[in-house]
Amino acid sequence: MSKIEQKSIDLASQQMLKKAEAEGIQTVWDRLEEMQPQCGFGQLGVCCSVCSMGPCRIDPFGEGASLGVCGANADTIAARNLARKIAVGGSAHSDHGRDVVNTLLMCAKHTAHKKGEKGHSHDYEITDEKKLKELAQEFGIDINKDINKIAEEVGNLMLSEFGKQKGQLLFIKRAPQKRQEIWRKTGIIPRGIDREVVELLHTTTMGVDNDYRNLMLTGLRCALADGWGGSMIATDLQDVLLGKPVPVRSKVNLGVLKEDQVNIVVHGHEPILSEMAVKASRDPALVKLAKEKGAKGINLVGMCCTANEVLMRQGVPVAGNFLQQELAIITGAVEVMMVDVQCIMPALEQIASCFHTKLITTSPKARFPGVKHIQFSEERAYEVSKQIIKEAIDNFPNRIKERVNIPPQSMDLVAGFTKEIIFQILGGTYRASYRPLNEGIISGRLRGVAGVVGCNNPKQTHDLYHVELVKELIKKDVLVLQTGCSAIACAKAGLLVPEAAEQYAGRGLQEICAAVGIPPVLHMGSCVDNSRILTAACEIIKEGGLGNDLSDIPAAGAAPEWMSEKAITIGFYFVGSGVFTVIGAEPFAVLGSKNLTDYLTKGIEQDVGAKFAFAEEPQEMARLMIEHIDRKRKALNLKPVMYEEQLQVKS
Ligand code: SF4
Ligand code: MSK
Repeated sequence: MSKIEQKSIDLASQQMLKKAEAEGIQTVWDRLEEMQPQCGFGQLGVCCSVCSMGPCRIDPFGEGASLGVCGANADTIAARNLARKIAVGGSAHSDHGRDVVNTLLMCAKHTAHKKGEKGHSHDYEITDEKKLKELAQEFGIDINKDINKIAEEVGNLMLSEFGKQKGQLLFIKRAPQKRQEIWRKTGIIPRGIDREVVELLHTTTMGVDNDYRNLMLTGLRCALADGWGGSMIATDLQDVLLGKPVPVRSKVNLGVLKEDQVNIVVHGHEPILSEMAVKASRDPALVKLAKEKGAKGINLVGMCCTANEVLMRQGVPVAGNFLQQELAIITGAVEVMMVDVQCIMPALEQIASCFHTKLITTSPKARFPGVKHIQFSEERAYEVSKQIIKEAIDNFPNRIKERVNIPPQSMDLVAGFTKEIIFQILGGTYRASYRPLNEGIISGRLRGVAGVVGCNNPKQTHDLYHVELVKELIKKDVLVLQTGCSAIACAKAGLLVPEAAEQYAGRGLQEICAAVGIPPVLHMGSCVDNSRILTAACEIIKEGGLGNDLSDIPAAGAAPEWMSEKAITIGFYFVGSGVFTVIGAEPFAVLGSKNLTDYLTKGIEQDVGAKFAFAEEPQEMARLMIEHIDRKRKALNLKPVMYEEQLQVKS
């Protein structure tokens, strides 16, 4: 395998890596190489800089110091480091959720009239009134009143979830009774979202919590505040404001960039601005302006989770996942890359400066020195979006045609699967139900369900781990639910179209896919939409026949190529919710503490009914997940998997 093939399995990315090499442009892979050898103490999690008596590092071989200056051992140091990452990941998702609540409140309070009428002072509206009313009813809010009043009450209630000091988060009630009892017994029911983040951070400061297990329990509570709090609020209220996704066909990979159009890439995580940018890119006056500048039109595409958001609701094509953000600019065909928050590499400024590309920041929380900033405001969202699109149009004539090299690869995909959509497609509009899914698992036609999520990491061959793992799972009749950059990886490999079932899935999964017309791999959205996987799992329990708790379902999770702290938090709320979760890439930087490693991979199961596993190879990840699913099938006394025999012959 050549060096470039070791970097990525994606042909479009390989083409751009060759271009980068030829033009002497440094990418994330080069910087990783330059960084070698990376700090072994950091990798093992035994380096501490919490106080100024340090930094301290514990010698994992027992030859040097075994205690920090304060006396902290490897267990305390590694657990504190991990706990801090959980807090950071949880705050990222939850702050996203808070911004969505504030937009809903602004929408409700300042919408004296319907959109388009006098008095309407901003560009949003309540798109899904039905979902808003359902949420209101879930919280006991009377719905016999003006829709804006309902939105205001729901918004205020959601906002109070962040600062709540006592009791429990409202969405906790969505979990099966048995799960709630486990949380109660273990003392990890999250109270307020901000409270859990603050308390976790507090316990990690010098001289507070020195018990690795207790630190992890506080970490679990914080992670649950993300999964069943901040992220769930973000997902549900985005659906209310921007509309619930429905299955939509689109295209994915760098080939969605167009040589003859003004290309704009929206990158980051929050759809509140990018939805407006999509609308502005279709504005006839701006399209006309683009044509006057010599372009055939305006081509807006997405990157990372902002991409997943606008894909799910608007069918906007996806240019790529995390490791392709630099590569999109290296095509030489991007007029503007507009970014909001999270997963935006600081290197983008340097890469953009090698081309005509304008990098534009939009969030007051995420800026680069010297980079153009056009501040987003909910009140002026459309105006700001138009300004950014105009910047791109004005930049089109600056494109250097000779440097443009857009890879031809673009793949079809179907995205937009939500808890509600699964109801409908499985059961039909008039008898919406999870019964067929549960029956599929009970009868053995389906082995089980898996959530495969998370990022890319240049330490691994880009996309390989996602694609190989998911192929192995669907071959063994496991229905796969995906979000984030993992979904984009598998989409590029052609796994997110109904036709993929015939080519890659086992016979049982093929039969289900053919009967209801779904792909064997369901795209459920962005990183915050992992909350959709939790609520879908709750529906499976509610439907009956597969146990009383999420940990009873023949299901497993994985983050094969993770890199972000957010992925750690997601892993913790998956495990905290009872889902066995396999972690690839790097074992959370905990191996320097045997006790902590043992707790995460064994002991934690006694506390929450699920555990982590660390694995390096995709086949090993698949084996661990399938073994777990089979164990759960056995515990439920389910029939053997229907087509196991044929499968063995086939493979
Ligand atoms: Fe060292 Fe303890 Fe301070 Fe950490 S908290 S830097 S281990 S003295
Ligand atoms: S964007 S958190 S690299 S999935 Fe959600 Fe992708 Fe991971 Fe960012």
